Amino acid sequence: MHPSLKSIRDKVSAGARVSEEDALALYRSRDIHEVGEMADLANRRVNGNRVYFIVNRHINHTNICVNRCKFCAFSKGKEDPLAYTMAMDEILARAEEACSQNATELHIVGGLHPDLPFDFYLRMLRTLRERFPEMHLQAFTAVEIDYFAGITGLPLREVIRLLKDAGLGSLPGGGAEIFAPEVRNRICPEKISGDRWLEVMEEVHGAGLRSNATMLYGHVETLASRVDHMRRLRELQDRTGGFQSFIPLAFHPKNTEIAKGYTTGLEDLLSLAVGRIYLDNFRHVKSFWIMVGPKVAQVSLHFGVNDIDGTVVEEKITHAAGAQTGQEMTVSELVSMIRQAGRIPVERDTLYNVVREWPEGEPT
Ligand code: V47
Ligand code: SF4
Repeated sequence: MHPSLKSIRDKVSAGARVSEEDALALYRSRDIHEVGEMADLANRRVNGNRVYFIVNRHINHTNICVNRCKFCAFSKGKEDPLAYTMAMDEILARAEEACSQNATELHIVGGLHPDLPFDFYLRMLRTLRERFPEMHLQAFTAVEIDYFAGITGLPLREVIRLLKDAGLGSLPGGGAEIFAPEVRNRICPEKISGDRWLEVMEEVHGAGLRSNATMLYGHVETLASRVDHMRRLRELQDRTGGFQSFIPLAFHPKNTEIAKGYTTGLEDLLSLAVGRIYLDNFRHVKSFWIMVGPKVAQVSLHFGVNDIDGTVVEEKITHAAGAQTGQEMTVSELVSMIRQAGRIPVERDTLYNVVREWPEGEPT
Protein backbone atom coordinates (compact mmCIF):
# COMPACT_ATOMS: atom_id res chain seq x y z
CA MET A 1 0.00 0.00 0.00
CA HIS A 2 1.16 3.55 -0.77
CA PRO A 3 2.42 4.98 2.58
CA SER A 4 0.13 8.05 2.43
CA LEU A 5 -2.89 5.75 2.10
CA LYS A 6 -2.17 3.94 5.35
CA SER A 7 -3.16 6.89 7.56
CA ILE A 8 -6.29 7.47 5.47
CA ARG A 9 -7.20 3.83 5.80
CA ASP A 10 -6.82 4.14 9.59
CA LYS A 11 -9.22 7.10 9.61
CA VAL A 12 -11.79 5.28 7.49
CA SER A 13 -11.52 2.16 9.68
CA ALA A 14 -12.10 4.31 12.76
CA GLY A 15 -15.07 6.06 11.15
CA ALA A 16 -13.20 9.40 11.28
CA ARG A 17 -13.59 12.16 8.71
CA VAL A 18 -10.96 12.42 5.96
CA SER A 19 -9.48 15.76 4.88
CA GLU A 20 -9.33 17.43 1.47
CA GLU A 21 -5.63 16.45 1.23
CA ASP A 22 -6.66 12.86 1.91
CA ALA A 23 -9.28 12.95 -0.85
CA LEU A 24 -6.67 14.31 -3.26
CA ALA A 25 -4.20 11.60 -2.23
CA LEU A 26 -6.87 8.95 -2.86
CA TYR A 27 -7.52 10.29 -6.37
CA ARG A 28 -3.81 10.64 -7.13
CA SER A 29 -2.94 7.17 -5.89
CA ARG A 30 -5.15 5.55 -8.57
CA ASP A 31 -4.92 2.54 -6.26
CA ILE A 32 -8.31 1.22 -7.16
CA HIS A 33 -8.15 -1.86 -4.92
CA GLU A 34 -7.17 0.01 -1.79
CA VAL A 35 -9.51 2.97 -2.39
CA GLY A 36 -12.31 0.58 -3.33
CA GLU A 37 -11.88 -1.41 -0.15
CA MET A 38 -12.03 1.74 1.99
CA ALA A 39 -15.16 2.89 0.16
CA ASP A 40 -16.74 -0.53 0.56
CA LEU A 41 -16.04 -0.43 4.28
CA ALA A 42 -17.52 3.08 4.64
CA ASN A 43 -20.59 2.09 2.64
CA ARG A 44 -21.29 -1.21 4.37
CA ARG A 45 -20.95 0.38 7.79
CA VAL A 46 -24.09 2.44 7.05
CA ASN A 47 -25.93 0.41 4.44
CA GLY A 48 -24.92 -3.17 5.06
CA ASN A 49 -25.50 -5.41 2.06
CA ARG A 50 -28.56 -3.62 0.80
CA VAL A 51 -28.50 -1.94 -2.59
CA TYR A 52 -31.34 0.32 -3.64
CA PHE A 53 -32.92 0.97 -6.98
CA ILE A 54 -35.99 2.93 -8.02
CA VAL A 55 -38.71 2.34 -10.58
CA ASN A 56 -38.89 5.74 -12.18
CA ARG A 57 -39.25 7.56 -15.45
CA HIS A 58 -37.30 10.55 -16.68
CA ILE A 59 -39.17 13.27 -18.53
CA ASN A 60 -37.22 16.05 -20.25
CA HIS A 61 -40.09 18.38 -21.14
CA THR A 62 -38.08 20.78 -23.31
CA ASN A 63 -34.59 20.97 -24.79
CA ILE A 64 -34.86 24.67 -25.55
CA CYS A 65 -32.45 26.53 -23.32
CA VAL A 66 -31.19 30.09 -23.07
CA ASN A 67 -27.88 28.83 -21.69
CA ARG A 68 -25.24 27.30 -23.87
CA CYS A 69 -23.22 25.09 -21.55
CA LYS A 70 -20.24 23.84 -23.52
CA PHE A 71 -20.62 20.28 -22.28
CA CYS A 72 -24.30 20.05 -23.18
CA ALA A 73 -25.40 18.34 -26.41
CA PHE A 74 -29.03 18.27 -25.33
CA SER A 75 -29.98 21.94 -25.42
CA LYS A 76 -31.09 23.70 -28.60
CA GLY A 77 -31.99 27.23 -29.64
CA LYS A 78 -35.67 27.99 -30.21
CA GLU A 79 -35.36 27.94 -34.00
CA ASP A 80 -33.33 24.73 -34.22
CA PRO A 81 -35.15 21.97 -36.15
CA LEU A 82 -34.39 19.58 -33.29
CA ALA A 83 -35.88 21.89 -30.65
CA TYR A 84 -38.95 20.53 -28.86
CA THR A 85 -41.30 21.37 -26.01
CA MET A 86 -43.72 18.72 -24.85
CA ALA A 87 -47.40 19.61 -24.66
CA MET A 88 -49.15 18.68 -21.41
CA ASP A 89 -50.72 15.70 -23.20
CA GLU A 90 -47.29 14.31 -24.08
CA ILE A 91 -46.12 14.73 -20.51
CA LEU A 92 -49.27 13.04 -19.24
CA ALA A 93 -48.87 10.15 -21.69
CA ARG A 94 -45.37 9.51 -20.31
CA ALA A 95 -46.65 9.71 -16.75
CA GLU A 96 -49.48 7.33 -17.65
CA GLU A 97 -46.99 4.83 -19.04
CA ALA A 98 -44.83 5.19 -15.92
CA CYS A 99 -47.85 4.58 -13.73
CA SER A 100 -48.75 1.43 -15.64
CA GLN A 101 -45.20 0.17 -15.04
CA ASN A 102 -45.59 0.77 -11.28
CA ALA A 103 -43.16 3.68 -11.21
CA THR A 104 -43.08 5.60 -7.94
CA GLU A 105 -41.21 8.65 -9.24
CA LEU A 106 -41.19 11.03 -12.18
CA HIS A 107 -37.82 12.74 -12.66
CA ILE A 108 -38.53 15.94 -14.58
CA VAL A 109 -35.81 18.31 -15.81
CA GLY A 110 -35.54 20.53 -18.85
CA GLY A 111 -33.82 23.51 -20.44
CA LEU A 112 -34.32 27.15 -19.44
CA HIS A 113 -37.09 28.04 -21.90
CA PRO A 114 -37.17 31.70 -22.97
CA ASP A 115 -40.98 31.96 -23.25
CA LEU A 116 -42.74 29.44 -21.02
CA PRO A 117 -44.28 31.24 -18.03
CA PHE A 118 -43.78 30.01 -14.45
CA ASP A 119 -47.44 29.07 -14.49
CA PHE A 120 -46.67 26.32 -17.06
CA TYR A 121 -44.51 24.53 -14.48
CA LEU A 122 -47.03 25.00 -11.67
CA ARG A 123 -49.78 23.66 -13.93
CA MET A 124 -47.61 20.70 -14.90
CA LEU A 125 -47.07 19.77 -11.27
CA ARG A 126 -50.71 20.28 -10.28
CA THR A 127 -52.01 18.26 -13.21
CA LEU A 128 -49.59 15.41 -12.51
CA ARG A 129 -50.43 15.43 -8.81
CA GLU A 130 -54.17 15.35 -9.52
CA ARG A 131 -53.91 12.53 -12.04
CA PHE A 132 -51.20 10.50 -10.27
CA PRO A 133 -51.44 11.33 -6.58
CA GLU A 134 -49.19 8.42 -5.56
CA MET A 135 -46.32 9.45 -7.81
CA HIS A 136 -43.44 11.41 -6.27
CA LEU A 137 -42.51 14.41 -8.41
CA GLN A 138 -38.76 14.96 -8.33
CA ALA A 139 -38.38 17.96 -10.57
CA PHE A 140 -36.26 20.94 -11.61
CA THR A 141 -32.58 21.45 -10.91
CA ALA A 142 -31.38 24.33 -8.72
CA VAL A 143 -30.55 26.08 -12.01
CA GLU A 144 -34.20 25.93 -13.11
CA ILE A 145 -35.40 27.11 -9.68
CA ASP A 146 -33.09 30.14 -9.93
CA TYR A 147 -34.42 30.77 -13.45
CA PHE A 148 -38.02 30.74 -12.19
CA ALA A 149 -37.06 33.35 -9.59
CA GLY A 150 -35.53 35.42 -12.40
CA ILE A 151 -38.55 35.29 -14.74
CA THR A 152 -41.11 35.97 -12.01
CA GLY A 153 -39.13 38.45 -9.94
CA LEU A 154 -40.21 36.46 -6.87
CA PRO A 155 -37.87 35.62 -4.00
CA LEU A 156 -36.47 32.10 -4.06
CA ARG A 157 -38.41 31.17 -0.95
CA GLU A 158 -41.72 32.09 -2.59
CA VAL A 159 -40.87 30.21 -5.82
CA ILE A 160 -40.10 27.10 -3.80
CA ARG A 161 -43.26 27.49 -1.71
CA LEU A 162 -45.43 27.76 -4.84
CA LEU A 163 -43.78 24.72 -6.43
CA LYS A 164 -44.14 22.73 -3.24
CA ASP A 165 -47.81 23.69 -2.93
CA ALA A 166 -48.30 22.56 -6.54
CA GLY A 167 -46.86 19.11 -5.82
CA LEU A 168 -43.07 19.28 -5.99
CA GLY A 169 -41.71 16.46 -3.83
CA SER A 170 -37.93 16.87 -4.08
CA LEU A 171 -35.15 18.16 -6.31
CA PRO A 172 -32.73 16.20 -8.48
CA GLY A 173 -29.05 17.02 -8.17
CA GLY A 174 -28.28 18.40 -11.63
CA GLY A 175 -26.68 21.70 -12.55
CA ALA A 176 -23.91 21.40 -9.97
CA GLU A 177 -21.20 20.56 -12.55
CA ILE A 178 -17.98 21.78 -10.88
CA PHE A 179 -18.36 24.71 -8.50
CA ALA A 180 -14.84 26.21 -8.79
CA PRO A 181 -15.20 29.43 -10.86
CA GLU A 182 -12.05 28.84 -12.94
CA VAL A 183 -13.56 25.57 -14.24
CA ARG A 184 -17.19 26.71 -14.30
CA ASN A 185 -16.33 29.79 -16.40
CA ARG A 186 -14.77 27.52 -19.01
CA ILE A 187 -17.51 24.92 -19.25
CA CYS A 188 -20.71 26.85 -18.52
CA PRO A 189 -20.05 30.60 -18.29
CA GLU A 190 -23.75 31.50 -18.45
CA LYS A 191 -24.87 29.12 -15.74
CA ILE A 192 -25.52 30.27 -12.16
CA SER A 193 -22.42 30.21 -9.98
CA GLY A 194 -21.55 27.37 -7.66
CA ASP A 195 -22.34 29.64 -4.72
CA ARG A 196 -25.80 30.33 -6.09
CA TRP A 197 -26.43 26.59 -6.70
CA LEU A 198 -25.60 25.96 -3.05
CA GLU A 199 -27.75 28.90 -1.92
CA VAL A 200 -30.75 27.51 -3.82
CA MET A 201 -30.22 24.09 -2.27
CA GLU A 202 -29.96 25.58 1.20
CA GLU A 203 -33.29 27.31 0.66
CA VAL A 204 -34.82 24.11 -0.74
CA HIS A 205 -33.66 22.15 2.30
CA GLY A 206 -34.94 24.94 4.56
CA ALA A 207 -38.37 24.49 2.98
CA GLY A 208 -38.33 20.86 4.09
CA LEU A 209 -37.57 19.35 0.68
CA ARG A 210 -34.76 16.86 0.11
CA SER A 211 -32.47 16.94 -2.91
CA ASN A 212 -29.57 15.15 -4.54
CA ALA A 213 -26.16 16.49 -5.50
CA THR A 214 -24.15 15.72 -8.64
CA MET A 215 -20.60 16.40 -9.84
CA LEU A 216 -19.76 16.39 -13.55
CA TYR A 217 -16.25 15.00 -14.08
CA GLY A 218 -14.00 13.98 -16.95
CA HIS A 219 -13.80 17.32 -18.82
CA VAL A 220 -11.38 20.17 -18.03
CA GLU A 221 -11.56 20.02 -14.24
CA THR A 222 -8.58 19.23 -12.02
CA LEU A 223 -8.60 16.71 -9.21
CA ALA A 224 -8.27 19.63 -6.79
CA SER A 225 -11.43 21.22 -8.22
CA ARG A 226 -13.31 17.95 -7.69
CA VAL A 227 -12.21 17.89 -4.07
CA ASP A 228 -13.20 21.56 -3.67
CA HIS A 229 -16.63 20.67 -5.12
CA MET A 230 -17.14 17.88 -2.62
CA ARG A 231 -15.88 20.06 0.24
CA ARG A 232 -18.61 22.60 -0.44
CA LEU A 233 -21.23 19.85 -0.61
CA ARG A 234 -20.03 18.33 2.66
CA GLU A 235 -20.12 21.74 4.37
CA LEU A 236 -23.68 22.43 3.25
CA GLN A 237 -24.76 18.94 4.23
CA ASP A 238 -23.30 19.52 7.71
CA ARG A 239 -25.60 22.53 8.01
CA THR A 240 -28.83 21.20 6.46
CA GLY A 241 -28.68 17.39 6.20
CA GLY A 242 -30.98 17.81 3.19
CA PHE A 243 -28.98 15.91 0.56
CA GLN A 244 -29.99 12.33 0.01
CA SER A 245 -27.46 11.08 -2.49
CA PHE A 246 -24.26 12.00 -4.27
CA ILE A 247 -24.09 11.14 -7.96
CA PRO A 248 -20.87 11.68 -9.91
CA LEU A 249 -21.79 12.14 -13.59
CA ALA A 250 -19.32 10.98 -16.26
CA PHE A 251 -18.86 13.56 -19.02
CA HIS A 252 -19.87 12.42 -22.51
CA PRO A 253 -18.15 14.48 -25.23
CA LYS A 254 -20.02 13.76 -28.49
CA ASN A 255 -21.72 16.80 -30.08
CA THR A 256 -20.32 19.10 -27.37
CA GLU A 257 -17.79 21.92 -27.50
CA ILE A 258 -15.36 20.16 -25.20
CA ALA A 259 -12.75 18.07 -27.00
CA LYS A 260 -12.16 15.18 -24.63
CA GLY A 261 -12.45 11.41 -24.75
CA TYR A 262 -14.94 9.37 -22.75
CA THR A 263 -14.09 8.64 -19.13
CA THR A 264 -12.55 5.25 -18.33
CA GLY A 265 -13.90 2.57 -16.00
CA LEU A 266 -11.11 3.27 -13.56
CA GLU A 267 -11.93 6.99 -13.41
CA ASP A 268 -15.62 6.21 -12.93
CA LEU A 269 -14.99 3.79 -10.08
CA LEU A 270 -12.48 6.09 -8.42
CA SER A 271 -14.89 9.05 -8.55
CA LEU A 272 -17.63 7.00 -6.91
CA ALA A 273 -15.30 5.52 -4.30
CA VAL A 274 -13.63 8.81 -3.31
CA GLY A 275 -17.09 10.40 -3.10
CA ARG A 276 -18.18 7.71 -0.68
CA ILE A 277 -15.07 8.07 1.50
CA TYR A 278 -14.95 11.88 1.59
CA LEU A 279 -18.71 12.59 1.81
CA ASP A 280 -19.21 10.84 5.13
CA ASN A 281 -22.43 12.77 5.75
CA PHE A 282 -24.12 11.49 2.56
CA ARG A 283 -25.89 8.22 3.25
CA HIS A 284 -26.28 7.27 -0.41
CA VAL A 285 -23.86 7.22 -3.34
CA LYS A 286 -25.54 6.49 -6.61
CA SER A 287 -24.34 5.04 -9.93
CA PHE A 288 -26.35 6.44 -12.82
CA TRP A 289 -25.96 3.39 -15.07
CA ILE A 290 -26.99 5.43 -18.11
CA MET A 291 -23.67 7.30 -17.81
CA VAL A 292 -21.22 4.73 -16.46
CA GLY A 293 -22.80 1.74 -18.19
CA PRO A 294 -24.47 -1.22 -16.48
CA LYS A 295 -21.20 -3.16 -16.15
CA VAL A 296 -19.31 -0.44 -14.26
CA ALA A 297 -22.50 0.28 -12.27
CA GLN A 298 -22.56 -3.33 -11.13
CA VAL A 299 -18.88 -3.44 -10.20
CA SER A 300 -19.28 -0.11 -8.37
CA LEU A 301 -21.40 -1.92 -5.79
CA HIS A 302 -18.05 -3.11 -4.40
CA PHE A 303 -16.60 0.41 -4.55
CA GLY A 304 -18.85 2.32 -2.19
CA VAL A 305 -22.08 2.53 -4.18
CA ASN A 306 -25.39 1.52 -2.60
CA ASP A 307 -27.88 2.79 -5.18
CA ILE A 308 -28.40 2.24 -8.89
CA ASP A 309 -30.65 4.64 -10.72
CA GLY A 310 -33.12 3.30 -11.99
CA THR A 311 -35.53 2.01 -14.65
CA VAL A 312 -35.34 5.49 -16.32
CA VAL A 313 -37.15 4.45 -19.60
CA GLU A 314 -36.25 7.53 -21.68
CA GLU A 315 -33.07 9.58 -21.36
CA LYS A 316 -32.15 12.42 -23.66
CA ILE A 317 -29.30 14.39 -22.03
CA THR A 318 -26.54 11.77 -22.07
CA HIS A 319 -27.77 10.12 -25.25
CA ALA A 320 -27.51 13.44 -27.11
CA ALA A 321 -23.83 13.38 -26.07
CA GLY A 322 -23.02 9.90 -27.34
CA ALA A 323 -24.09 7.48 -24.59
CA GLN A 324 -24.04 3.93 -25.93
CA THR A 325 -26.19 2.54 -23.12
CA GLY A 326 -29.85 1.64 -23.50
CA GLN A 327 -32.44 3.94 -21.98
CA GLU A 328 -34.38 1.45 -19.93
CA MET A 329 -33.56 -1.27 -17.42
CA THR A 330 -36.26 -3.63 -16.19
CA VAL A 331 -36.79 -4.46 -12.54
CA SER A 332 -35.64 -8.04 -13.07
CA GLU A 333 -32.47 -6.85 -14.81
CA LEU A 334 -31.70 -4.52 -11.90
CA VAL A 335 -32.47 -7.21 -9.35
CA SER A 336 -30.27 -9.82 -11.00
CA MET A 337 -27.45 -7.34 -11.52
CA ILE A 338 -27.47 -6.49 -7.79
CA ARG A 339 -27.80 -10.13 -6.77
CA GLN A 340 -24.90 -11.23 -8.95
CA ALA A 341 -22.82 -8.68 -7.09
CA GLY A 342 -23.68 -10.51 -3.88
CA ARG A 343 -25.92 -7.78 -2.50
CA ILE A 344 -29.56 -7.60 -1.45
CA PRO A 345 -31.77 -5.72 -3.92
CA VAL A 346 -34.22 -3.25 -2.41
CA GLU A 347 -36.72 -1.27 -4.43
CA ARG A 348 -37.01 2.16 -2.80
CA ASP A 349 -39.17 5.20 -3.30
CA THR A 350 -37.63 8.65 -3.77
CA LEU A 351 -37.22 9.20 -0.03
CA TYR A 352 -35.62 5.77 0.46
CA ASN A 353 -38.65 4.10 2.00
CA VAL A 354 -38.63 0.41 1.13
CA VAL A 355 -41.14 -0.56 -1.55
CA ARG A 356 -40.01 -4.18 -1.89
CA GLU A 357 -37.06 -6.23 -0.75
CA TRP A 358 -35.69 -9.38 -2.39
CA PRO A 359 -34.26 -11.50 0.41
CA GLU A 360 -31.54 -13.95 -0.56
CA GLY A 361 -32.81 -16.84 -2.61
CA GLU A 362 -36.24 -15.43 -3.42
CA PRO A 363 -36.94 -15.56 -7.16
CA THR A 364 -37.54 -12.30 -9.03
O1 V47 B 1 -26.83 18.99 -14.86
C1 V47 B 1 -25.21 17.49 -19.28
C2 V47 B 1 -25.25 16.57 -16.92
C3 V47 B 1 -27.12 16.73 -15.66
C4 V47 B 1 -23.76 16.14 -20.16
O2 V47 B 1 -30.53 13.69 -9.00
C5 V47 B 1 -23.99 15.74 -18.85
O3 V47 B 1 -30.99 11.59 -9.07
C6 V47 B 1 -22.53 14.01 -19.07
O4 V47 B 1 -28.42 15.78 -12.98
N1 V47 B 1 -22.22 14.35 -20.33
C7 V47 B 1 -28.59 16.37 -15.63
N2 V47 B 1 -23.38 14.68 -18.29
C8 V47 B 1 -28.79 14.93 -15.14
C9 V47 B 1 -28.76 14.85 -13.66
C10 V47 B 1 -29.16 13.59 -12.97
C11 V47 B 1 -29.13 12.38 -13.62
C12 V47 B 1 -29.53 11.24 -12.93
C13 V47 B 1 -29.98 11.30 -11.63
C14 V47 B 1 -30.01 12.53 -10.99
C15 V47 B 1 -30.53 12.62 -9.61
C16 V47 B 1 -29.59 13.69 -11.64
O5 V47 B 1 -26.52 16.02 -16.72
C17 V47 B 1 -26.72 18.14 -15.94
C18 V47 B 1 -25.26 17.97 -16.31
O6 V47 B 1 -24.46 17.92 -15.16
N3 V47 B 1 -24.87 16.61 -18.33
N4 V47 B 1 -24.53 17.20 -20.41
C19 V47 B 1 -22.82 15.40 -20.92
N5 V47 B 1 -22.51 15.77 -22.17
FE1 SF4 C 1 -29.24 24.38 -20.59
FE2 SF4 C 1 -28.87 22.59 -18.62
FE3 SF4 C 1 -27.87 22.10 -21.09
FE4 SF4 C 1 -26.78 24.01 -19.58
S1 SF4 C 1 -26.83 21.78 -19.11
S2 SF4 C 1 -27.33 24.21 -21.76
S3 SF4 C 1 -28.57 24.83 -18.48
S4 SF4 C 1 -30.04 22.27 -20.57
